[in-house]
Amino acid sequence: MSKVKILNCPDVPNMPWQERPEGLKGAPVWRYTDNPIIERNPIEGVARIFNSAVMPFEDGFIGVFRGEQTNGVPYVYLGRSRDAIHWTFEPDKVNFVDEEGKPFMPVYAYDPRLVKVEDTYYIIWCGDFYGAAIGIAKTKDFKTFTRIENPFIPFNRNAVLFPRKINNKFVLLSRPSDSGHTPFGDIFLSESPDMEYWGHHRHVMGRGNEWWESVKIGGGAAPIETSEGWLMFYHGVSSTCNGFVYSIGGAILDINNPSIVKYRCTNFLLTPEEWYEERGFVPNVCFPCATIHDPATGRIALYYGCADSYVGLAFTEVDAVVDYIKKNSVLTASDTEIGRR
Ligand code: BMA
Repeated sequence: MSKVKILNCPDVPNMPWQERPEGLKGAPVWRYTDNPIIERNPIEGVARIFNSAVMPFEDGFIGVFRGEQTNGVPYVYLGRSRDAIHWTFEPDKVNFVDEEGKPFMPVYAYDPRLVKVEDTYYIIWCGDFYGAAIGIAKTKDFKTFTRIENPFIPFNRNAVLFPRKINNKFVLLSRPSDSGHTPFGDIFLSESPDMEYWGHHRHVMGRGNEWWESVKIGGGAAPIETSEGWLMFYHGVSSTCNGFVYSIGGAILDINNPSIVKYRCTNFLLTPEEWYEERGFVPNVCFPCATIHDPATGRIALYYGCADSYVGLAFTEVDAVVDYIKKNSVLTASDTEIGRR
């Protein structure tokens, strides 16, 4: 039994797991020894799968995957798995429709997240709406995927939905940006009564004082509700003479008012170190997009994109990671304020 409780989600006794290796140094996050879990050319016409989100479904697991087609255009593909490690993909990209059931395909779609709120699954991605913008679709059966028409104006990316309503409102994190390889970026939050109309935007946290997250940050996995607050794995970016480096950071947000950061780890939790993180289409990228977590044991499996080429899996335990974030927390005024000006 963990000391920190994971709240309001079902147990997942069949989640993937490997014990913490002896002698682990630094943050209590360790990689799956058989990474990467998805190799190149996984589907006919798709060169690489990375930056993808998975969750428990029926007696196995389901996921939405960023598939980089052989023409270079990213799209969302559906995959299923018995063990959340070996995946079988549908050969065709996800077929989005509008509220009337008519085809409504985005120009492209990348970095999908998958979050269940009440009885509906939401797929959230970055697409093109006269510029990089957030796309959202809903499904109950993973057969019909109904797009919510352009919920946000451009430019915005890295949208992540909280897994339950807070104060009776849907809550979404996002990272306003520009149209290119954005050289700035803070995490903001928006509320909605119905998933269509969004407002009450607040600032959550800014790029950090530490070098590893000094250029921009962005939401990663859907926050996990715990007895200490919302546990959030996000990405932080630094700039080198050879391009951006993406690392994984950890923070804990206030449970009732998640625009307030309670703890923010000054150290990264994971940074590119293995060949599949350092070498690929875009080197030096660890890009978290989802967790599978088990309240009964406190185990957390973290899914992250590697070098824009692969999907990696890492593990942690809620007690250990919360403890590490708290012990190494450094907060600024813009973290702790309510984010309203
Ligand atoms: C970001 C996004 C991610 C990608 C990262 C590194 O801007 O486009 O999809 O993993 O760059 O290339």
